[in-house]
Amino acid sequence: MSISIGLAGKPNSGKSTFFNAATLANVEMANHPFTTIDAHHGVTHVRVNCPCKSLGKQCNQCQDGARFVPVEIIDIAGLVPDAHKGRGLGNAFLDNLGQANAIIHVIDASGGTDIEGNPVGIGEHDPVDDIEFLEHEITMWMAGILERNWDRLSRRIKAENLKLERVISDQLQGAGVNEHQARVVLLKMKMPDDPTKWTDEEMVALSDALRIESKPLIIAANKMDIAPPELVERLMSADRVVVPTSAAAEYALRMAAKSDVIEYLPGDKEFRIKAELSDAQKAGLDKIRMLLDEKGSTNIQECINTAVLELLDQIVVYPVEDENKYTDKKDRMLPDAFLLQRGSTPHDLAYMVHTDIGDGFLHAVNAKTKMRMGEKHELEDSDVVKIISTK
Ligand SMILES: Nc1nc2c(ncn2[C@@H]2O[C@H](COP(=O)(O)OP(=O)(O)OP(=O)(O)O)[C@@H](O)[C@H]2O)c(=O)[nH]1
Ligand SMILES: [Mg+2]
Repeated sequence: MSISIGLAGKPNSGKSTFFNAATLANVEMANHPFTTIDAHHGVTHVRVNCPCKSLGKQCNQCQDGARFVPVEIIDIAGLVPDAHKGRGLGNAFLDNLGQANAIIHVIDASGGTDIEGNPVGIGEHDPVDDIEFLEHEITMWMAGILERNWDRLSRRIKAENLKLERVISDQLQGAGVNEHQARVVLLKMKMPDDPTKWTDEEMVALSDALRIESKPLIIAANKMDIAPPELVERLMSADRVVVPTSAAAEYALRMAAKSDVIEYLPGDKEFRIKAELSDAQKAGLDKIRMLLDEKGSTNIQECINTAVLELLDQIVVYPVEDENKYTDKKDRMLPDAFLLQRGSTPHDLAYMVHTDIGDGFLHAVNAKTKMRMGEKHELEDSDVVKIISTK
């Protein structure tokens, strides 16, 4: 599992509820700040259409054509203003963000949580203020790391002619910035030639660009079930990718599905009741049904899919041993699904399957069309691929 998404935001915005809904792990949730004091790592899934249907078959890996591909999700403790200076639970939790390839910024769109994460009346806080606060905290945290020893480092860059992007990515390794991202940002930013003369403002601007490049971000406008529509609309009109969500409704649905009360798959637009219900259960599910009728879905799955497939530009590819039956050696149809960066080649896929298979790569076959794929061929989403390797 190579993709990791981090849930970040103010205390009390619903990160743990989102995490629990997405993973159905049992993490404590409560209506007060700092319920989560450790980063929790869990497994969630991207939902895609399994290729078996279009191949006219039924595999054992999907549920009625819905295929769930695992990704890591991290529930990060709530961040308050000046967290980068150690306020609230401080810096340690920012460090958890370093492992995330993308961030889901969970915002309480109901306006029922103040900037410190304390519950207030619905609509008393403007959730639009939360957008920049979180981004600013992450930028300032990165700037703090970058500035550490910068005097000495920048003099070495000059004296020893070190590669700037190498020094920056080494310095920001814990924040998850790689050399390629640093190079892209330096090309865009046109920083002054002499790094020993960069001002604080220039370092912050550089850090902001590094944050944007290395940590694409989507906003979950959460608690849409109780949020005043105008607040959700204000968030939606921000210059960001925004998905309105109800983590609480998704959690209730997944719990009910887990205990066999309803039939529901994450991302479904409806559910079917399949057991006798108590009045309380019925009332709860009726409310959720109304929400789904109005909004289409809880959008938790939508948010995860957008983060992975759009922000991180991933495609799903299915390696097989037998290009006619679409099976592995044990006769399992479409046994594996791999997430790969769009633009990846069959050779990249071979390396993901196994280093030896990558080393021995000869060519590949598109199992759907039986066409040969060369080393530089660009894979497409939902491709089924037979790799021919000497190993
Ligand atoms: N109505 C509604 N309430 C929600 C939703 N998501 C979370 N909540 C409630 O918001 C409160 C805070 O939820 P948590 O998931 O603990 O929030 P958190 O962001 O993890 O908080 P910290 O761990 O303190 O940072 C709880 O009372 C949840 O039940 C939602 O979609 N709708
Ligand atoms: Mg929490």
